[in-house]
Amino acid sequence: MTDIILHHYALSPFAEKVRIGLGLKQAAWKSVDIPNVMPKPDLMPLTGGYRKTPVMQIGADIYCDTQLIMLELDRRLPSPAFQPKGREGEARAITMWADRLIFSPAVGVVMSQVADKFGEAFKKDRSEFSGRLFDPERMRAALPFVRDQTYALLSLAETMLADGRTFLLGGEPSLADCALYNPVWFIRQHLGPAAAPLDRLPKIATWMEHMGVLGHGKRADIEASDALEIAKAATPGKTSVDGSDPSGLKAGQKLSVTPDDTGKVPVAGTLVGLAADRISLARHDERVGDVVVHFPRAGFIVQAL
Ligand SMILES: N[C@@H](CCC(=O)N[C@@H](CS)C(=O)NCC(=O)O)C(=O)O
Repeated sequence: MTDIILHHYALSPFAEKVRIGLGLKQAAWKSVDIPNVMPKPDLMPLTGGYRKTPVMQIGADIYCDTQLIMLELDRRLPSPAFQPKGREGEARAITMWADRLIFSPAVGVVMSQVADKFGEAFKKDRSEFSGRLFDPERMRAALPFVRDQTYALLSLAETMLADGRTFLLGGEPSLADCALYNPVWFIRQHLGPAAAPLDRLPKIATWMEHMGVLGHGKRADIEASDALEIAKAATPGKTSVDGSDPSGLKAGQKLSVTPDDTGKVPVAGTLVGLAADRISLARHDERVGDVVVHFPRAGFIVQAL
C-alpha cells in the first residue's frame, strides 16, 4: 500500500484521535508538521481549501475529517479492526457523539483557563475559524457552564465503563475509544489529569491509562514538499458514484463541499465518488497534479456550482 501521510500538529486533539488509532493498528505512517493557523501554503494544494487539522494523504487521495480518515484507515488496514463485527453502527454513532457534542465544551474548559497565553495571530485565526470572536473574558465567564456540560457528557462514558469493561465497547479498543480519547487527552494535556471535571471520573482515568499504552504506531517525519511530490507522482484510486443516492447527484457534476460547523471553506471539484459515508471530488493543482479529495457526508454541505 502507498504510504499513509498525516498532515497535523502535535497539540491538535483531532489529530491525536487519528494518532492513537494508528497506534491501535500498529501502523507505519509518515508525518508532516503543519501550521496551527492559516496560512497553510503546503496543505492547500492538496485539499483545495479545506483547512482543518488533521488531513490524511495516501498518494493522490486526500481524506478530510477524522470521521472519514478513520473509516479509510480501517478499510486499508482491517486488522485489528476499529469497528467490532456487528457493532459498526454503534462504534460510529458513539464517535459522532464524542466528536460533535463533547469536543466543544471540553475545548471550552481548556480555553477558559489558558486563553491569555495565545497571541493575536492565533486569536484572529480562531475567530475566523469559529465565526465567533476569540474573547478570553467571555471564555473565562463560560467556565462553569462548559465544565458542567463536559462533566454531564463524560459521565455517560463513565456509566458505560461502570460494569468493569476495559474499553467502551468491551474488551478491545475501538473507534469509539479513539474518539473519546480526543477531548479527554486535550484537557489532560493542558490542565493535567486532576483537572475538573476529570477528577470526578475515576473509570475514565483508568481507561485513559489503557488507551495511552496503544501509542502512535511507527512514525517517520517527512517534509511538506516531499508529500506534495508524492501526490504529484501518484494517480488517485478508483471511485464510483452511487446512481441511486437520494441526492440525485451525477458523476461529472461540478460541486462544492463545505464543513457545516467550523472552518467553513468550500472545496470545489468534479464529482467522482459518492456513497452513504463519503463524497469525493477530483481537482487539479499545479503543484500536485490530479488529486481526489474525499469528505464524509455527515456534517458537510454539498452545493452544485
Ligand atoms: N470534524 C473535524 C474537526 C477537526 C478540527 O476541528 N480540528 C481542529 C484542530 S483539533 C482545527 O482544525 N483547528 C484549526 C486548525 O488547525 O487550523 C474532524 O473530525 O477532523
